[in-house]
Amino acid sequence: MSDRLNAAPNDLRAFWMPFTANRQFKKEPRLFVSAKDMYYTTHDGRQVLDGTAGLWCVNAGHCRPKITEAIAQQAGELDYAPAFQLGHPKAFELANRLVDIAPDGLDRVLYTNSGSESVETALKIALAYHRVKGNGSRTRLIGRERGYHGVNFGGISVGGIVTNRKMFGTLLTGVDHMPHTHLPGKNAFTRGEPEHGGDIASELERIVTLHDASTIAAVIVEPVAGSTGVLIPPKGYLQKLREICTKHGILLIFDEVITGFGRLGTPFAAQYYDVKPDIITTAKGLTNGVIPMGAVFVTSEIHDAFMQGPEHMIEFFHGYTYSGNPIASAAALATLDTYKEEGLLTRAAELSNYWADALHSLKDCPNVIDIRNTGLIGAIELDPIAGEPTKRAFTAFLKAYEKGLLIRTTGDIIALSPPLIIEKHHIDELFGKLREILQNNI
Ligand code: PXG
Repeated sequence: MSDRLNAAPNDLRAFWMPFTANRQFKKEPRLFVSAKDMYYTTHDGRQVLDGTAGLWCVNAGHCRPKITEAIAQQAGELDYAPAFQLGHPKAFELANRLVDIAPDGLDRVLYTNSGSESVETALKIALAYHRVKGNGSRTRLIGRERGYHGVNFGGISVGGIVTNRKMFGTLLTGVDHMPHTHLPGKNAFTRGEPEHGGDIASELERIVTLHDASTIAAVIVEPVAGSTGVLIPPKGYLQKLREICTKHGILLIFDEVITGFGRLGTPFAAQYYDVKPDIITTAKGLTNGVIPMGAVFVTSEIHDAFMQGPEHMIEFFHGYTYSGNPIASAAALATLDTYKEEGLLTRAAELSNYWADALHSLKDCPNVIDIRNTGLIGAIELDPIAGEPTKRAFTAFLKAYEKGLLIRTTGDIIALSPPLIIEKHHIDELFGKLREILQNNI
């Protein structure tokens, strides 16, 4: 009899879990069985306050009726339509609605199924754009140390998180990295944008000089770096990147997979920082995390450059079976309705001071070496235990889960990014629980 037939119904062996300490998890499983608004319910019947919007995606809170109903309705009406050479109305309606909230000029949309695919799509557009414009020598891609751009080969090549890169060979060639902007000695415990580090953007000028602008296609950065532990851009930094890219004809890509859809109190971080990139990548909050979907925004100038040659010819040889999938499109439309009706794309602006006060009140807890925030994002950096990096933060994560609070950790940094429907009493509950955990000298 095969192993599979022998397996007990609740056997946890077969599923090799993503980005998870599998052996630890399977000894002490943590399962969510339902969710509503700000809370999850665990398999052992406990309520857990969602301090992370799932994985930075459930911006409108959990199981919102409008979204779940739209999905059910769409599944019964049109389940799938081929994505190539055919269409369905909702994908077009959604693109128009997305363009309405995007920064001016980013008025064309391609669909993907995840943030990682949005990044691959953006990098490919950048390379192909220069080629169709007759600048085929522009093939280099510039990322940044500590950047996270998903897990596919393009994304890990331009990304700068060592653990995500080192196992996977030589990656894409022709990639270079700018230095990250984290200056803990100078900027510790800053509220909002740090004072120091804006000039680090001039490192891009050095890289351009080294390779020559005529070889560089694009620069990709997260406006606020998330997965690496929340690095807020120093004052003037993003503006300076924009200036250098414009000067040298290099496309600037903002990876807004976590900052898109209201996280900072504007629809996109590009609007918050008043810096307009040429391409924006999104996913996550696009469908409130309910159905996999991503979107890449490009300027009409980029789009129009491809519209040449015989009209019966495909202009861009790229796309996915599920690009603009009907059910995902319906979920995204209902998500945008919910954001609009409840003012969620600007709500973080109203709450960010209360959020920052509560977050920074943990400064006196043991082992806290930095606290950072912007919009409804917060990070608490802990002093690593000597010789056991990541253990202190992981212990905090386990203790928080026991106490009914969901947090994320990366390295020894706790990252917080609650649903944008959070109320002040939830903020009090979140930081009250976190204080109890941190005070216990984990
Ligand atoms: N770009 C950025 C900036 C991201 O944050 C991706 C791309 C990839 O998206 P997909 O949908 O392919 O996972 C991300 C994903 C965390 C965390 O806790 C962050 C992400 C995913 C999971 C956990 O920081 N970001």
